[in-house]
Amino acid sequence: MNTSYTRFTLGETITDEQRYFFNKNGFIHFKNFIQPETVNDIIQASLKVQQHWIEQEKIKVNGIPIKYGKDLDGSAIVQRFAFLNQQHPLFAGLTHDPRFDTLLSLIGPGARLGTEEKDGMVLNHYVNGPKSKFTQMGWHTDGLRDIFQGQKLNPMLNVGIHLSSLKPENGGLRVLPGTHKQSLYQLLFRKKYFLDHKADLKEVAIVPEAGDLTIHDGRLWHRVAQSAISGEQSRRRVIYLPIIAGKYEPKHENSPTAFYQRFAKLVK
Ligand SMILES: O=C(O)CCC(=O)C(=O)O
Ligand SMILES: [Fe+2]
Repeated sequence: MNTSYTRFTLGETITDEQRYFFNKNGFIHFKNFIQPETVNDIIQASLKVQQHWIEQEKIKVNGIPIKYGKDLDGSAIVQRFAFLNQQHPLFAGLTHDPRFDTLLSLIGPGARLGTEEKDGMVLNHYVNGPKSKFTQMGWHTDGLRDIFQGQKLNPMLNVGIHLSSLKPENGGLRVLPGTHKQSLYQLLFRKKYFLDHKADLKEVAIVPEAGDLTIHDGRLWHRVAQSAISGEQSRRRVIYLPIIAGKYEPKHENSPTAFYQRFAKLVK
């Protein structure tokens, strides 16, 4: 497993070296973006939202289906939250961290945080146990959604805030460096979207500590590998927030559910 790549520290600006690495590889990893105490507060806030949604039997937020599953003890949990920034002041506050402005420069003019667009701030919660269904995610790019929706592929970056410290055997994000610079054909057909779970010889394993931040290009091929270990040690939480350029397309309570989201559960 290839886990050797440069980790950076985010400062006031993106350095030339960081920009070069990102443009070449389509991803970048910054250490210690948030403190361990903040990570803990974030997890606690997600549990509050989870409890509220379970009580309300909430199915969708702004048209985006909420993914429910079972924890190790069999209790109901939310495994994919969307638009979290609209659900709790802590998450709204997180989006106002001025350091995101520094990251916007990676994409170019017109860039903004997608707090009201796409799926807003997402939190994925994976756990590998006897009753779990959400333990991995097959190869995909995040940008394909735009094409499904009949739009041209707009520039998009996905910012990850990692809330769990991982070892390589815990699974997690795997990326294919450089695949953000590919033809439309490769974007569509390099692998079978979401069905292919096989490790690729050229994949790089992102191995974060809780509090680290990563960014990947919307055109980059990536997957989430299943943890080889089950139980508590397999628990993995990660937040994603898109950086978007192009047309502003906010979602609201009555936004329709996209066609591809209706069959999403068949392929994951
Ligand atoms: O959980 C991750 O790290 C990646 C998830 C992902 O690729 C996605 O939700 O599109
Ligand atoms: Fe993704």
